[in-house]
Amino acid sequence: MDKSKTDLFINSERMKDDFEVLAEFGATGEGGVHRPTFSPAHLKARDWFRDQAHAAGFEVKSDGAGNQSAILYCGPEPGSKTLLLGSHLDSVPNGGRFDGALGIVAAMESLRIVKENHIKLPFNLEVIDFTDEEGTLVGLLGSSALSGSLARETLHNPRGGREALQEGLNAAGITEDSILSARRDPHGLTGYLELHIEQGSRLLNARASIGVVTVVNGIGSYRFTFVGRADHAGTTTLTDRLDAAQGACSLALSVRRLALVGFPGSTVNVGNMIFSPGAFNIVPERVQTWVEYRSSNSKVLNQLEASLLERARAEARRFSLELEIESGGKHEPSPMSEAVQACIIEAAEKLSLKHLPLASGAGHDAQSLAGICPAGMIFVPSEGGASHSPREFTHWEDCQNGANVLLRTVLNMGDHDSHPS
Ligand code: HGY
Ligand code: MN
Ligand code: MN
Repeated sequence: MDKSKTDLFINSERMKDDFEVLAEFGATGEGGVHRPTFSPAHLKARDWFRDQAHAAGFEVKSDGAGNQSAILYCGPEPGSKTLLLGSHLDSVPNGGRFDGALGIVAAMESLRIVKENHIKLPFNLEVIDFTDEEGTLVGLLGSSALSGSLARETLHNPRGGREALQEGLNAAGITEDSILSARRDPHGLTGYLELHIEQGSRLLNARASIGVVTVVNGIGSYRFTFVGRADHAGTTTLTDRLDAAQGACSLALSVRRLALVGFPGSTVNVGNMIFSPGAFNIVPERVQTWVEYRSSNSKVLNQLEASLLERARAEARRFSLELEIESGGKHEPSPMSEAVQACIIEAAEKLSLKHLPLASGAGHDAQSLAGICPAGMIFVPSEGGASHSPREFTHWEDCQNGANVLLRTVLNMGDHDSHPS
């Protein structure tokens, strides 16, 4: 890489200003953000993204899935391939201000530096804000639409429910058909890069500044609805009941044991339960519960899925309940590109930053992109490993390191693209 590029660093103050303004959209007052997909706060953050892109002189686009892009034509011609630098502006309910947002402001800042220094690359650069990464509506909605891996039936049985999906689409002015039309021709992409907080504590424990992601864990989920019979809570004896809560709650306890004992290293999570009729003096007739399962190994993910289904059926039988099963979708584990990992490592070493290879326990848009182009992820440490909570925090120096590694990785990919080894 010629001298001029090895001196390039992001403008940390400018990126920090962006980050702090962005953190105001949906700020919860405890340092977190509440910015579920297409909520008023999220729509404001999306407007902010477009304003920033216009102000920086980038072309602004959005696709049928609501993915928003800021494009810098720094390649040999407008039709050159594109390197995507992405993440997401939506958050989990009452989440943290770094998850997704850091990747967006670092990507925007990297494009500004390339533009201001008149750097020419063998490809164009595009910052992309993916729709609904977190799954308020579907999960990885925008990135799976862009990669062509989103099935229409996933929209018919979305994790967040049909009503929420319809409301969200109306708010954003998109439709099911426009979402499914958002597929991008993979031949136009040279790769995908994402800077993200680790959301765990392995970097902290290893005193490493940079995580080089090797694989993004596979994720699957099911909605189980246990169906019993509503009865009077005071006059129905405990042995006469068809109590849907017994099935759902015993499943929540048993899946933890099942994963711990049978599938070490995997995770399962029961994130919510909805009781109906939901009154304290009625035996619950229906209890709906979402179970999510994850593993970095495809075989384990599939075996865990089968065991969870069998366990749910066993709990329903145990309490003489009916059981409705609906899949919430599944994403296989996604290995990250070795070549992109090498460019990340080269960038970290040139910046004398200790780096560590690690699997991502969290899902990311990168797992959608990995199916259609070389994808890579850069992690920075999360204080206390906290995330999906207002406790989420990353020191600014770590954010700055991550953004500089992102910028240098882009330049390294440019070099390797021009002089493939
Ligand atoms: O749930 C996840 O792993 C990601 O934060 N969406
Ligand atoms: Mn995220
Ligand atoms: Mn997240």
